Amino acid sequence: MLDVQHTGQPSVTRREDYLVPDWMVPETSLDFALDPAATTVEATLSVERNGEHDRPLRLDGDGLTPELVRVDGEDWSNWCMDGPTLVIELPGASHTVETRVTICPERNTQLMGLYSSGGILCTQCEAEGFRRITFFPDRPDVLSRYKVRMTADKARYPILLANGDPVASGDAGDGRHWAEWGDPFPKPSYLFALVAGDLAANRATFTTQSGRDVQLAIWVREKDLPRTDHALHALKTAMAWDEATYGREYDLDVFNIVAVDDFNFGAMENKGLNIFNSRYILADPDTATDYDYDGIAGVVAHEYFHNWSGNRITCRDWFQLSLKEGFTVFRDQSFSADQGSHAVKRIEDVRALRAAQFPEDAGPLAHPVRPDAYQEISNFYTATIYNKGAELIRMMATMLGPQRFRAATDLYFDRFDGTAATCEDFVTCMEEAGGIDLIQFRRWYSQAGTPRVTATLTHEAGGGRAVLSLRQTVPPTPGQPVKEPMVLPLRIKLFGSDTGAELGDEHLVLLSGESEEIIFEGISERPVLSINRGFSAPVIVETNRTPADLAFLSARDDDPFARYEAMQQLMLDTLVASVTHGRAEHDNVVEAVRNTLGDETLDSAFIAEAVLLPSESFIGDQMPLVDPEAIHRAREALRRDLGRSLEREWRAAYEQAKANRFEYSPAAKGARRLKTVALGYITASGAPDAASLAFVQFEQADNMTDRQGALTTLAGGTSDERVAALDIFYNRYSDNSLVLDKWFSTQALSARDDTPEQVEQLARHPDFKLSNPNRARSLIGAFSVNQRAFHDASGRGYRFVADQLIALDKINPQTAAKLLPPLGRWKRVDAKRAEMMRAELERILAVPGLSKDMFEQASKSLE
Ligand code: 0A1
Ligand code: ZN
Repeated sequence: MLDVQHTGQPSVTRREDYLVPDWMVPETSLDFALDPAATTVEATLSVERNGEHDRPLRLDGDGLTPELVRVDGEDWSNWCMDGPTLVIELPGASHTVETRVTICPERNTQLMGLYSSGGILCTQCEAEGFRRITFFPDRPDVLSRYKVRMTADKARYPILLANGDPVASGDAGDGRHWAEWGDPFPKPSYLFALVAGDLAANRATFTTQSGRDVQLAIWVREKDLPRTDHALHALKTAMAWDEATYGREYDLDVFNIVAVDDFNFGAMENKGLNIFNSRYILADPDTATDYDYDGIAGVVAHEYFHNWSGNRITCRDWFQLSLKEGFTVFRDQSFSADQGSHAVKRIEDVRALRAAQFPEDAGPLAHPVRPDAYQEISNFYTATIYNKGAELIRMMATMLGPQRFRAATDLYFDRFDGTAATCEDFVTCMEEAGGIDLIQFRRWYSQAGTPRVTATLTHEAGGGRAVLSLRQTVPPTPGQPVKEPMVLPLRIKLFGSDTGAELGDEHLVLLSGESEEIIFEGISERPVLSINRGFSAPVIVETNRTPADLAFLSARDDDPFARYEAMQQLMLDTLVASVTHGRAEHDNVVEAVRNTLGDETLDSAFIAEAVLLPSESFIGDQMPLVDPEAIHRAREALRRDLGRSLEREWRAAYEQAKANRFEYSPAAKGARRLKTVALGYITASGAPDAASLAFVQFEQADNMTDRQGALTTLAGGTSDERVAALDIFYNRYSDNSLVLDKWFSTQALSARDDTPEQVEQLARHPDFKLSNPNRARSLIGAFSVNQRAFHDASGRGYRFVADQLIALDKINPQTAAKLLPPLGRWKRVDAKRAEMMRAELERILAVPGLSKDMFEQASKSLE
């Protein structure tokens, strides 16, 4: 229910209102009598008054009723409820407070607090789920040492896990058993976890750099055990990497991971007991794509890295969320890059940033990396906090260089270990150990919006001088109409357009004013500008480079990211011209792609990324108003031309890549990626054998990457093979919900004219259920990023999404609210579509009993 105050608006929490806690809780002991229908939770808190004040102890609760309140062992009557909060008057400076509540895990469909997933009892407490389990000061700066005892039916819940190390276990009689766990590290309540279930473990031992043995276990249902090796291997690799790269060693004797099917996010870093969405654990070649394998390694590493960046050092308040998330994403990105190709990983990360974060920063939900206010904190687990936050860390790492960056992270870990810190604390460490001034750089934390840089290079042939004029603007965003200039670290290099030679070394330019000129002397031949190499700053760059310059860079730049970027820009310029004028010259793109395909110095994975056209959404982001039909037509026309003009090359690339048997290695992954990209172009060419080629790949595949690649190609077309492949796929995997998610999303992402209709039908399919977040996302989430289908001129796409979100909000508000942003981007489309989108937002807002989560997202989207 909406928590409405007297103003009729939900309450807003502001960063500037932060106050230290009134009471600390050094020790917490919890006793759970577990039962899916009625679990009783007895909590014993040692509490200490923090500072000189006479305020009562306020314990957060959410849907809890106190069945007992005791202080220092005596029944206590001096308490009351203030809404959901338990307020206890206490006379002294320290007391022991006991409470008891009963909760119902099996009816918890929000998946926050203690809930049941496929018969496994598990918890999710970040950000404010612990208050759904017991009364507690549920804020990240109250660190407590936890002891947990749980009792449960032995047959249904043979495995009992909690944070920290196991202490004792035994039989409780009546078919029940008990276990006790203790976590020696003080932690905030959001890191609490317990699990009870019928689980089997894939185990290993990791010996840390100081020689301690850690028992690792990945817990899943028995039947899923064969699909856990990749995750376990990733965990060991991540543990060794964090020692080698950051000097961080694991600190408990056990590290447990549990996979569950119903989970709101990807995974959760609970101390010593990570809980995962099963899609980020389970993999074998038959059911998981290379993309899934990479995602698993990345998320396993991410959660593990949180043990230091998040758990040992946590956040003072939720406005500091990027302190742990931005840094940890940066760490997992670096880890993944080290496991394969740095260039391809950077391309993938930038593509993800542009797909999710740039639109967020340009829309009604834009917010700074360190926000100033929120209604519902769950809505702030965003691409801005995570991915833009990671870019901020990356920029500081670029400015400091590897040695000083390592010194700065050492200082941070050393100084703030065991505390709840702020983004400011992190930046101060960067400044101190890096020996640089980051005063102006801090604006990256406070100003929202993607900066735009205009770079104009002019050459005075006679004088041998080149002048680079740089200009930056930061767009207005909600609540921030006027912006100050940022510090933009831009890696820059010049190449000679005639000789192809490097004209000097790479420069790191720190653009800090609104405009700046950089003079290059001794430049005798016409220079071509390579700028923002490696995507050194998360900005939009506009240059005066010609198509020939871009083609040149796409073939000659020594920075692989810059090569990719030049090709993307060439494609984008062509597509935007085509959308604007109805048609455009494709020759430059065709020749550049031909060149890349024929370059034997390049690996397949890079080629596959470089020859891929920008997505319809990203093309739309370059235009003042999005015309989804025109964008689709322009992109399809270019795809067809590329397919036809280079058909021989695509077939050759296809045949070459086809020769590989399955192996999960960077080279084999690259070959598979290029194979499916080539298949897409052969299909786009209109070749009569394309569907049968795809169907053969579908049927003969010895791995899911090839199979799903072929299915995606077929699903976008109208061949007979399409229906056959979808049926075969469904029947083959009908008992595997993670693969069925792919069956739903492949159809929701399809470019067919009837996709809106198909998706409405799929929502009535017996396997579609809103209660499972992965399934809801596989249909609604996938459909709403399918630009053309979602923006169908009839408005049925908008209506469908709104209907689904209204239904989902009653089950799981957090997941519903996360799926709302596409409906809020009405300013980006024509008036007629905008009106229909707004009407759906209004309809959502008018729903009685709408969640606070949805209210915040929908109301902000209408402004
Ligand atoms: N801290 C986790 C993300 C996460 C946040 C909230 C959740 O609640 C449902 C779950 C997970 C991470 O960064 O992986
Ligand atoms: Zn995280």
